[in-house]
Amino acid sequence: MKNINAGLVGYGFMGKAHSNAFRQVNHFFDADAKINLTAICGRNKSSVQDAMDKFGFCSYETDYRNLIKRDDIDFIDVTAPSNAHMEIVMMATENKKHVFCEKPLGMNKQEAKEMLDSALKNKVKHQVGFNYRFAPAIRLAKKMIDEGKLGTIYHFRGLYLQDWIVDPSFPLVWRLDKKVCGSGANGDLNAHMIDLARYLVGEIDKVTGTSKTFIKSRPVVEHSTGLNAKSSHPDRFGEVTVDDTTLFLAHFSNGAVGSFEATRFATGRKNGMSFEINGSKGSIRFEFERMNELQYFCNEDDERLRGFRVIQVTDSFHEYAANWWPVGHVLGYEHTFVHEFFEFAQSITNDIPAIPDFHDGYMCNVILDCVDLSIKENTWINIG
Ligand code: SOE
Repeated sequence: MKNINAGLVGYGFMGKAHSNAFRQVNHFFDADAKINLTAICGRNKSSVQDAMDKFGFCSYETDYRNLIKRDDIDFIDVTAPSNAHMEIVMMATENKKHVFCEKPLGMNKQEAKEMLDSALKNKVKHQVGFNYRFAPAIRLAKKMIDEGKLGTIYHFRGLYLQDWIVDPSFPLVWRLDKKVCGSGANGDLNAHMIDLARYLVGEIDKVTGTSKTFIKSRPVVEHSTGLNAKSSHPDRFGEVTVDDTTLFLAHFSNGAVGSFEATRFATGRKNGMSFEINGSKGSIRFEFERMNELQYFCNEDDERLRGFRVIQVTDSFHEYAANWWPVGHVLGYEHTFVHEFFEFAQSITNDIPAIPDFHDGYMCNVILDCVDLSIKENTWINIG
């Protein structure tokens, strides 16, 4: 069997999720190549050595440039903060390495376009970490829409509700610093909803949005870490330079309309990603925290019996489900990453396009930037 050697940059939340996925692909899928955990990279030597041991990598690097130059690395997986994506992706593609990059691809559409152009020019496989496309229930939603089960699509209504920074004492982590992350709830959470809307409904023509930063300064933190950070200097404050929430409206090219809401201030909502799609023949509704289910209303049912039914998407005929457990033995967040890396490995091994690719990542950055521009200019912006 062919081997594919992974070089992972970053060992935080996404590094943990991706490393787990690398180890599970060949255990549960008949992939045409074996993913090897060849090297993990991080700037802090002792931390990256710990991650190497914990995640099961064979080696480590403390400089991504050395990782990219290694002949024993086939693809680079970028889970570093958003402001590091460009430099890593550009060097990796120029060195003919296949690249998987976490979302959002770029800090803006210009960066995303440069990364897309470099990947195409260097003829490497390129995929973006829109992992929610790989939930079995969302694959079923896509099939139902493509088969015409919903008829003409009228509405896409997407929410991504979290509450991890509603406490004013939560410190100024990197996701709240525009220089590092590019944007707040919009680029972090609406990015997922934009990708799902494009995947399920189609391209977006124009947008108009609004945003708010509820808490404008927070205690600083030495080593900006993940969602459970604690301040190391509660008496020193820094400015929050990103949106705490961004909402926007959209018109799709196929005539549908959309509403999107991303926030980190929906008190009580932890990872409340959901969407509802309404069409002439019916509707579907997905809630990530009930990710094994798809709610479906069929307008052609016997009118006495019509109502939203709950489809449990865990049977052997549901995409990806058969690779895991017997029907009813449900899946979780981590399985979406196993699915996306199975597909990425197959793309590399069999020289077939990776999806969602850097064009999807670029289109997401374009729409994010247009939402930001619409807020700045208080008007509708055509995606163009
Ligand atoms: C934080 O908002 C975060 O980790 C996102 O960055 C991920 O993309 C999402 O899947 C879970 O929440």
